[in-house]
Amino acid sequence: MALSTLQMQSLKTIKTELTRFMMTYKFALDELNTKIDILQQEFAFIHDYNPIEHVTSRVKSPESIVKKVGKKGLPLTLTAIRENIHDIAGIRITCSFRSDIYELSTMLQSQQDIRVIEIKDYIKNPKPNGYQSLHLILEVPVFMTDRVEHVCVEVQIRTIAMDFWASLEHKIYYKFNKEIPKRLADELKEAAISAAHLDKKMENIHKEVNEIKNVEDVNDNSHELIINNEKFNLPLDFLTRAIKA
Ligand code: 0O2
Repeated sequence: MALSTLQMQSLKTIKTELTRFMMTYKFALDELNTKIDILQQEFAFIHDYNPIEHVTSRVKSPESIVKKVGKKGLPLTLTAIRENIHDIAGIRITCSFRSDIYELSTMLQSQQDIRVIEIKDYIKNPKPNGYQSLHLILEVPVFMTDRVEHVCVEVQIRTIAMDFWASLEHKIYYKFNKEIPKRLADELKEAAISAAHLDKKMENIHKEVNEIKNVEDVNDNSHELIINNEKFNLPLDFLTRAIKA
């Protein structure tokens, strides 16, 4: 079917509008990823270990957005999508330990330009199938050429064990066309409980080792500063003044 010039023009307008709409979500991800990177570096310095194993982010595809619009019975307009679909921009942070999840979440929530829209704590209240993760819907300001957009980003924070479980469950869920057989569902639930148990055990071991390490570090490195992987010696004057104070 050949399109008229008018139809071609309105198609072009829609495409431009949609591209600008999707770009705001990409920029929101860029902004939040930078914030997470800074928090990660400072956290690693303060606690002397890296709390974040990895971070992934994605913008939902237009096809998935349209599917969700249909599922939620929303009108297919950008305003309705913006107001009702909060996971167009998504970040998944995999942490080493459960306590890191809450520490990171508090640090993100306390940033002045971030507005917390919703928190779903599936760690304290796991889903009936065993799913665990902390979900935050955060709104960040995105400074465009002619306006400021307040954009929602869904941040999922979980441990490696929770992430491992979620990816397996996700695969099984789609393999069985969203109808997991009862025996497998029961096994998955059991696996989720074991994963939570493992998380607790690993965190306890980590805490114990850290306490020993803290004592050793005071003895070994009190005369050194490490910034951006570069070692600096602390001037003797500073050290003696600090000890006297
Ligand atoms: P995808 O492909 O990961 O984006 P809402 O988004 O608010 O309309 P809901 O279900 O209330 O819908 O949101 P919720 O509970 O915060 O879950 C949203 C996302 O969390 C899902 O996105 C999944 O990524 C993840 N999730 C939630 N429950 C489960 C679960 O039982 N198993 C697994 N593996 N992941 C889960 P999407 O849109 O479903 O898919």
